[in-house]
Amino acid sequence: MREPITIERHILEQQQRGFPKATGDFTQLLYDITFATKIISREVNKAGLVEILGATAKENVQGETVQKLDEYANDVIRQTMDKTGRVSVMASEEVEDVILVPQNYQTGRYVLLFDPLDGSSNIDANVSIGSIFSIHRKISEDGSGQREDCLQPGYRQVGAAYVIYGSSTMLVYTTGNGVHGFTLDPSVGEFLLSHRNIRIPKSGSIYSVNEGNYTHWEQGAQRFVDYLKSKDNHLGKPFSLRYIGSMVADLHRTLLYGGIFFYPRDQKDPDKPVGKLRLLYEASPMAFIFKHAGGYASDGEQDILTIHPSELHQRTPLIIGSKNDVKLAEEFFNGNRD
Ligand code: AHM
Ligand code: MG
Repeated sequence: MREPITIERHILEQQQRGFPKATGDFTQLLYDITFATKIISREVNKAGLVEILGATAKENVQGETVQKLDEYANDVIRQTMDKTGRVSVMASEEVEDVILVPQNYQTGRYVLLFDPLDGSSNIDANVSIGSIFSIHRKISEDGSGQREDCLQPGYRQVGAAYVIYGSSTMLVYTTGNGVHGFTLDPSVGEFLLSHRNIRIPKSGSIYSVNEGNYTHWEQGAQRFVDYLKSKDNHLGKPFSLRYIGSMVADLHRTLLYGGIFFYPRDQKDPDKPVGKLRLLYEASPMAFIFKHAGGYASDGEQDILTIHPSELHQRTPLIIGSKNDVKLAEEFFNGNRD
């Protein structure tokens, strides 16, 4: 039998190799994340069995209907983190303002941004959904964390992770030293190393986009998709289309098989003039993971990781995947190719 490597052991070894003098706070923060996602995974798995499904009457700050499971996942992450003394401030896609550490509890050196349950409109159809995490260092000088700690460009992340609740639950993380994938063994309740040092292929043959919005896109995006579907493209045959509509699931496939995922600007929809996805909770952590797997993410003009956010819930166009495919997309989106 191959020796199983638990995520705890892997994180510890990474820390000892990269930061032998570290206090262990960061390592512990990563453990906390894995713990929270195990709880969420348990609840997602039994969601079909209990009356937890279905939308509540509430809407989130993005004006979308919030599912009960979103709230649950948000609470689990928040409560797992806020009294540990490791985070100074948090921000969640489901919460309008920053989440502060409760009074009388110690604040820490790290900042956690998260999308507790992405793709939640898919829950009722038993389609894969996920959680996304982005970790920064606190930069504000004194006291508890502040908004400015959350509004940092993606290149400053010290870690990022996503968890996909699919046919099995998988966690993929990076601390800037390779991208590693773990599968939850529910019988022992441990994430075990299953995908060592993931590298995304340099180019692929699959594209992933909500093409129903085609008529609302700018010309560059339209021409790019026309190109991908043409037999005269660089593959000499049309790309395959795969779109789940759950970003974590679409990006997990893209990371493993290569290709490109994008959610461009939508000219006609006043709610999506700059695309739908959130910079801080979705685009930036995924861009960090893809970068460390050899991929690339862009908003059409610049590297996602270089964008300086000005708002917590800022949206961005996102093009992400195999490096060559995203670079090619940039040329179309910029109008340098048709
Ligand atoms: P959510 O954070 O409200 O779940 O929305 C984000 C999701 C992504 O998972 C997915 O890529 C996208 O919305 C799908 O949007 P659309 O239905 O417009 O294709
Ligand atoms: Mg989301």
